[in-house]
Amino acid sequence: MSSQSLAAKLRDGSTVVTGWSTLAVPILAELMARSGYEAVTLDMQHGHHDILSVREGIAASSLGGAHRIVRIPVEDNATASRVLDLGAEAVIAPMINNAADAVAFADAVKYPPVGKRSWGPHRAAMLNGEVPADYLERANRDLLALAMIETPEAIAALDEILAVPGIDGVFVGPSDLSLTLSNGASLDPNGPETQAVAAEIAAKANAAGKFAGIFCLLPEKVHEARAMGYCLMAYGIDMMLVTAGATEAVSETR
Ligand code: 3PY
Ligand code: MG
Repeated sequence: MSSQSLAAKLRDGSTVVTGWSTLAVPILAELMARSGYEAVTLDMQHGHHDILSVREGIAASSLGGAHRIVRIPVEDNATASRVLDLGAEAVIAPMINNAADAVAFADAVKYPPVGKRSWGPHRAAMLNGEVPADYLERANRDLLALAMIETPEAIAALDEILAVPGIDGVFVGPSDLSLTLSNGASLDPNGPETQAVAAEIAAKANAAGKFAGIFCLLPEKVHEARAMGYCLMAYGIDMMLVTAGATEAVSETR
């Protein structure tokens, strides 16, 4: 590896803000990296990304100097292993609701003896300038499995999810959390109730010695999340960033 891994940075106590790539356009991921994002997350759950755009997006983010994170679709653990083989440094799995979900996800991210990931990280090793043996030596330590906590069921099972050895941390989805906590009555990711639950999740994760990450919809939420003990904050969706920039450029010409 040319520089410190994402995992090592987080373990050293750094906080990292990741841009959120939804458009299956690798150069946009590279532009986010070149604009200063320390990490770029390629979203295969709600974003447009497929495995080919993730393959190119990982390389483009790396070229731009950013850490590479991928959010996989729901219950798609085979894709967790594939995106790691393509060079992802962390995988975010949505809707992890219990310990069994967490074990199945961790199994796809970690090699034996921790998990059951199958061998074949040739592109990942190439991207890092490593030989496969070096990749294997650090893989279980450096490649992160982050379980999304977004339902009351997941909150009830949080201690068991955090106790799964191959789970490195949690990642809070405040939109789904507000939707499920209100049983479909409201979408209130920035509201005080959602944020209070987010604070409790971070406290539990930190107490368990695991990382806490969260999706933020406002810049001030990034600062608040840091104060709550979060170390990985997603803020800035490519589609919104392009729209905001274009809207401003057009308005300046009127
Ligand atoms: C949520 O807020 O539910 C998310 O999954 C963020 O992308
Ligand atoms: Mg969600």
